[in-house]
Amino acid sequence: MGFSTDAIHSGQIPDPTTGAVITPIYLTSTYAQYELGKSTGYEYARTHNLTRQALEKNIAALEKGKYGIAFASGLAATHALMSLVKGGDHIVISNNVYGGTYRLYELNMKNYGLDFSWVDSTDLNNIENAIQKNTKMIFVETPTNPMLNLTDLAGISKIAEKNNLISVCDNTFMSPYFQNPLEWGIDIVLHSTTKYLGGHSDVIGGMLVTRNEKYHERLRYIQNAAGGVPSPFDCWLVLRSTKTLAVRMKQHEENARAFADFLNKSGYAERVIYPGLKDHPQNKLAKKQMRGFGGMVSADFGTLKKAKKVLNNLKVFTLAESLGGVESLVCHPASMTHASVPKDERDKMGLTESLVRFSVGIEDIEDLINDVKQALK
Ligand code: P1T
Repeated sequence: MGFSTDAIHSGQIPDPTTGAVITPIYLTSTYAQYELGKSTGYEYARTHNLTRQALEKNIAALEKGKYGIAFASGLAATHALMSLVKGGDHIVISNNVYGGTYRLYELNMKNYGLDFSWVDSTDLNNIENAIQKNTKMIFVETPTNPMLNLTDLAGISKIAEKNNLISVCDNTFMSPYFQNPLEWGIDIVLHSTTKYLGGHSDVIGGMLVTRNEKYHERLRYIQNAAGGVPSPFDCWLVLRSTKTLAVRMKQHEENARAFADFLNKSGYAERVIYPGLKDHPQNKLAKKQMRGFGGMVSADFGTLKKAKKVLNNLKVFTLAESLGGVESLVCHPASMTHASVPKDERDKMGLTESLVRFSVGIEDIEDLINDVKQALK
């Protein structure tokens, strides 16, 4: 089936009791058992919930995977990944990831004996060179938040296979509409469903998708054992949103292309970063492994003063953390999403104080462009 057909139908069967076309929100914490030792197969809602199962199947289908494992947030999913490794193990990871991922792993999981090498994964040699005897996982985010750096996914899966490592890709920025890491041989895909999958800035959620039985079994176990599950209502909101993912992503991209083009030609910014721009250093790789360039644009305005002028005077764009909703958002990564990353690390990757990140929404593009023009007047 095509993407939109899967998005609208996968995992969603009419309710067996009433025939309700839309998957109900199963608000129950527990299930009646027929007799001692004999249940319907549903016993307790941390373990089983039909609304959650529908969402897991739906996103697994969109990611061309076999299993979806839902979590209460993207970071809960990121945390659950660490159940695949143990103290003494080493993980090679993109140096530019969401700031919260850095905070969780480098500032917290290190206390449990895990070791992380943060490398520029745009160059596969850096990944290979960082592999040690105790390396167990390669974790990449592509394109990265907020620098929009790309990592060659086919190259990563080859290295992982050769060295017997688990490969993980955070696919939040592209959504399954524009990129399917499993198709490039990656073992596990991570999503913050808070973003494009949720799409309306009204829910927090996370998802892991895999085809691998062993990883699925372990992650399913930890989903129940640690209990970081999303509520049935939150699952229902995301399930409702994936139905329109394709139409939203097309519009996000159309607007982002026009927005990046405008910014680039306007001369307002010193550097405009968008994988769809010909001068993006990895434009060729973007065309190879993605089916589009997404809705995120970053721009360096040269000075904090000018960046502030943009951030404080936009009227259609809202100054806020997060991304991927229908409404346009703008943020200052250095002091907001990536404040946990030390300044020298930020500087190394070009995440300067004058960098502004735009999550281009699906409003009328003229209004978004005019918004920047009036902000800088
Ligand atoms: O916020 P949460 O649902 O826990 O997801 C964490 C996360 C994981 N991966 C990526 C690539 C992300 O961008 C995020 C969350 N990011 C933001 C809140 C942000 O404004 O960038």
